[in-house]
Amino acid sequence: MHKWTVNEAPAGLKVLISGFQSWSEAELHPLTARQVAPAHHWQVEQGHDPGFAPGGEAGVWRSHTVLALAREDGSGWVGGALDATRTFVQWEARAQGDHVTVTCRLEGPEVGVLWEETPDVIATLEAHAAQLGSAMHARTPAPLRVWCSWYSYYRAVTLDAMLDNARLAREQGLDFDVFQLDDGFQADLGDWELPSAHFGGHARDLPERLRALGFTPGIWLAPFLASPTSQLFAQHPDWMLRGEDGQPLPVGQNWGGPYYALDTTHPEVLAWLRNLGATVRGWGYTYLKIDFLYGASLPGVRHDPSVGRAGAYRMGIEAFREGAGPDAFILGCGAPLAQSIGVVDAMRTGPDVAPIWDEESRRVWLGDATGPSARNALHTALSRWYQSAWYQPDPDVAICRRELSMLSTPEREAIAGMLDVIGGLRASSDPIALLNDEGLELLRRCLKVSTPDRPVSLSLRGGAAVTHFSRGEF
Ligand code: 9PG
Repeated sequence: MHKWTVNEAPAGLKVLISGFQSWSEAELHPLTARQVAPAHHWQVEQGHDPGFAPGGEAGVWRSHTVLALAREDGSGWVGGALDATRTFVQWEARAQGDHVTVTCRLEGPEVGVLWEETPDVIATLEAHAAQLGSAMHARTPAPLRVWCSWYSYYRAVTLDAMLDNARLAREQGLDFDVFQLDDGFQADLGDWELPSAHFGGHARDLPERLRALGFTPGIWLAPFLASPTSQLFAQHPDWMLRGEDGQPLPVGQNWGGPYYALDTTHPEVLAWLRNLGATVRGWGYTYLKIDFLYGASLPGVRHDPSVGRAGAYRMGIEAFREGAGPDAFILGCGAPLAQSIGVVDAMRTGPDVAPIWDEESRRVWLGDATGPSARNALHTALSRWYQSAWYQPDPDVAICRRELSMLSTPEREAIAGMLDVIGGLRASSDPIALLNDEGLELLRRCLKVSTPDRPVSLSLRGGAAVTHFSRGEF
């Protein structure tokens, strides 16, 4: 464990944190405020690391891989890591009277860490992030423009809905590169090759037809999950990550019940993951959104106890990448962030968007900024701007439709403007048939990739920080 003392009154400082996976909180806060501890299991599933969760004490802040302390004038201190491939780098800042104690704990193999005083926190954080990105051979391909089925059709997606939207997008001349099928095509979590009853076909029937319309076929998978009702679990109960009690560890509560995670230190699991990557490539998909990846990194009992949980996670995504091939475009989601550098091409850097601006009951009263909303998705991705040196950031989809949405016109406009500031993937889920002329115009703006395609003018001054671009109440 590393430890530093910052001789500065905590009251004048802000702290910038980044939680361990895509959906976790990343924001700038007054150091003396309270980082809320997860009170419910669903808060853990939505983003907290149960192995390094905030404790709920005022003035104590926890962050993964990087942490910064900033004065009003933008000067301060930045913590970073030189490698995070198999190591969780866990930072804590603790306000103590007239000074701050900063600690950095490594969970996994020893790696170098940095703690630096700087006149310019933003520039130093960007420099640290770039150093980590190049040490871990970050993949930063050109950003793609993606249509994704999730935020309109959710699990009810059908083969026909995919094709109808692809045809309409082509007719309207919308500049999507990728058409991506999301959750709902599969019979069960883990049974990726069996179709769901409602999908109206098999996922392998889609790629050729999407290609004929000029789009790259994309598909969603949660490759590390298995539902207790799946054939995968019935056939391989010994492949699951386990709790201390020897039982498969429930790692979430979505899809109407608990689900388990695969033990990615098990050689048969790794072979199965390689095969899954190769199978979906064989169906014709080259854009692969792999989701709920945090499951493989949770504390638990593994086949190979000598591998730490960050290392176990890395083995899992490397196996999937090997099967998918070096030229597949992989988007990580619900994923430990820095541990994915060099394996993924793009990464969701915030929680899910939703057709509402904010869910105040959860964010303000429960202090949980990881719930689905436009505000949380954009704010979190913006607070991770420096991670554009690690992968293409994915701030999640714009919502341009007026129907099936509670977003006002200024809110839809704000989303479009912020996407341009964040950079990275540009995506939409709007059913094309629901877009009127105004919606189509807004969508065309959202799909425009700017140059340079990264935030260029962030400022910590005046306490505005990454809230700089936002509406007053951000
Ligand atoms: C598909 C979706 C979409 C979306 C992903 C992810 O904690 N939860 O219960 C939870 C459910 C869904 C979710 C995130 C968390 O969304 O981010 O884009 O692919 O899965 O199920």
